[in-house]
Amino acid sequence: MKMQNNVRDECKVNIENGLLLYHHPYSYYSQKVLMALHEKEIPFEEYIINLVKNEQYEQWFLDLNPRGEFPVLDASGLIIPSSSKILTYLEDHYQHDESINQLIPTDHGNKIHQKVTYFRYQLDQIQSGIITLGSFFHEEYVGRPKIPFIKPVRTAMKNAENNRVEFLTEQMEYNPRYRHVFQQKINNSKRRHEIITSKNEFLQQLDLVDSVLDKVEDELASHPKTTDEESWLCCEAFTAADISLTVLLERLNVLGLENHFWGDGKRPHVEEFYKKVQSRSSYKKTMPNVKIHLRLITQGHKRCTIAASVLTSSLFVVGGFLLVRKLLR
Ligand SMILES: N[C@@H](CCC(=O)N[C@@H](CS)C(=O)NCC(=O)O)C(=O)O
Repeated sequence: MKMQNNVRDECKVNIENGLLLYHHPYSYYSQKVLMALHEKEIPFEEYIINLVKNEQYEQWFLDLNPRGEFPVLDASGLIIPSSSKILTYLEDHYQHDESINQLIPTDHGNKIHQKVTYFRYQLDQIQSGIITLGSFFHEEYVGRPKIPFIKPVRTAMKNAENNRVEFLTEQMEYNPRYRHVFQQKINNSKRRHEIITSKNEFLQQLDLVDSVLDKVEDELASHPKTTDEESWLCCEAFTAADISLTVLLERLNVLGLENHFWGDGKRPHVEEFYKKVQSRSSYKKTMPNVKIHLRLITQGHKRCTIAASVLTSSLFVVGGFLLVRKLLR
């Protein structure tokens, strides 16, 4: 296994602003941080975790974040794991810089602040991993999934999910120092697998999304229609709650669940929000486009053992063909 003590030391590039983000463009939690950085227009350097090589379980990455999860922000040597902690850091660290947008506004009064906190809490309780993997096991609820979740990728990810406990047990043997981390992951995976594979439990998760989107719809519908000002979920400014909402809607859309949640005029304000946010520069810079898909499918291909790595390598074969066809159109 490759030992890499410090990616920062090995980076040939200048790390702008002292920020280095370890992430993956398909990762739900990474997308939240990427969107926040782009909204704030803070320059940063990125290191894309190679999921094909399961880099998140390599010793150097576990030393960085023993949970073996990304995103992780290295802010001039200060290591911050977890999307919500990174967002808090960015908000606090740049709060006195007037050229940088605040995502949790304090200048609109306490009411807006409370609203942002409330909607972030509501939206962030949705477990994207369960919705994502569950949708592969219960295809009757899914319409037309989009890249990267095309059929062969879904099948491969489903198989990887079925073998996840075995895979994690193997990883635990490679990394005895992080035995407790892998043991925890194995326990969580067993419970998650029960939820994902049980139709009833999966439906309860969809119900949770329904109830959160109802609250969002009611809030958006309550905004005055005649205002010239741009308006987002909590106020005129685009906030951290809008980021949580955008990342959720994007995931539901690429999974092919958009009709289930906002098709047939079911939630017109949610639908309008999703259309509107797609023209934002931060959305365009965050969400993987054809160029990013191509970059990912040319990443190295060695051990294809877990869901995410299967996803990327399947894209190499099938997605590559589809993307080239799309490019040639
Ligand atoms: N609470 C964390 C969750 C991060 C997380 O679960 N990331 C996923 C990718 S979206 C991951 O690292 N999965 C690898 C694993 O759990 O083994 C956050 O908000 O950043």
